[in-house]
Amino acid sequence: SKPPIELFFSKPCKQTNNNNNPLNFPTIPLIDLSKSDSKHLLVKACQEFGFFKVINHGVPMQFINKLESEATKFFSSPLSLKQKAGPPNPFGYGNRRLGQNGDFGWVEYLLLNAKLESDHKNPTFSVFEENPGNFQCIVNDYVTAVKKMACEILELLADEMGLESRNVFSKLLMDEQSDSVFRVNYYPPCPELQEYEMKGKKLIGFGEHTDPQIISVLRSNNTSGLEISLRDGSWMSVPPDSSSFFVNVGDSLQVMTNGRFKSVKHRVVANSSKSRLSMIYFGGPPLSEKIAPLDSLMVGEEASLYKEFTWFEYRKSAVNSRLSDNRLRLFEKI
Ligand code: AKG
Repeated sequence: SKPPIELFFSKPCKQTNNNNNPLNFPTIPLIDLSKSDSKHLLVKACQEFGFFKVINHGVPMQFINKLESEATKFFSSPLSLKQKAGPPNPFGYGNRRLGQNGDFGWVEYLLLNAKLESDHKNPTFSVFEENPGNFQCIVNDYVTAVKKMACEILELLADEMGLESRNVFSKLLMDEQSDSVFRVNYYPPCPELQEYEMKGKKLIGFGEHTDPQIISVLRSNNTSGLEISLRDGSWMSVPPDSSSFFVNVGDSLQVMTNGRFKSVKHRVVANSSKSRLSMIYFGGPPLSEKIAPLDSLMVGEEASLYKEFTWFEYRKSAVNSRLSDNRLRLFEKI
């Protein structure tokens, strides 16, 4: 049975209107990866927002466009076909239900393993009936290029912070055992939303949360919907830009930097007339990796803000929580 639409509305919340008064409102940090001063701006963006936009990223537009067109084809196919690629436990097609703990969103999605192995028996790929291998190649090309960019960003960050080695963060994504995932989200337009919008309500496409991994790299079509939470608790809408990437700091990077970088709370609101398609690479460490503040970063007597845990433990705890729970709280030292 279909969950009722009321389930998807957000509670009333404070909104930052960045169109009214551009001088007073923060703008999303812009990182030009082709410029030599980007390292400094990157660190600043991770400290202040945990979020930034990347241009001159080096990911070929043709990889992005091919994946977008295949994904659009998939999501416009009949539900019965899409369901053959589900349920998303752990990988596959999902519809409205997010996780196992009662979270819902106005969204359909494909959750894929970001490990680039050939896996033709995977039911997720076999629904691409004409040519399942082709979809997998398109995903592989895209993920390989985006992962490379993510690693470059992590290396610039480590460099600028003067850490023990440039690859302290990026080696976790490069590890063969890296627990990284790739997700394509499709937010169908919701025409009924118009009458609710007039009453100031918002329909939630993807509920507020922080990402548990190290780093997330997002690309969407030109439909708005993504919002980030600012320090004052208000929500700021992120102007979409289909030729750029948006990057956010995950909880694990917050821990490894002992809280210097902030994992940003974000969400997606649905649109009444336009569909939104987004694809996100979540770069995570190997399951056995101990996630703790890096020694080379601690100053003087600085103490760790977190209890020790492995990525396996953190992931398990995140899987068993609600989206909006502050998942790091369990691991904070009091
Ligand atoms: C997620 O999949 O974790 C998201 O935050 C969704 C973001 C988006 O679809 O733009």
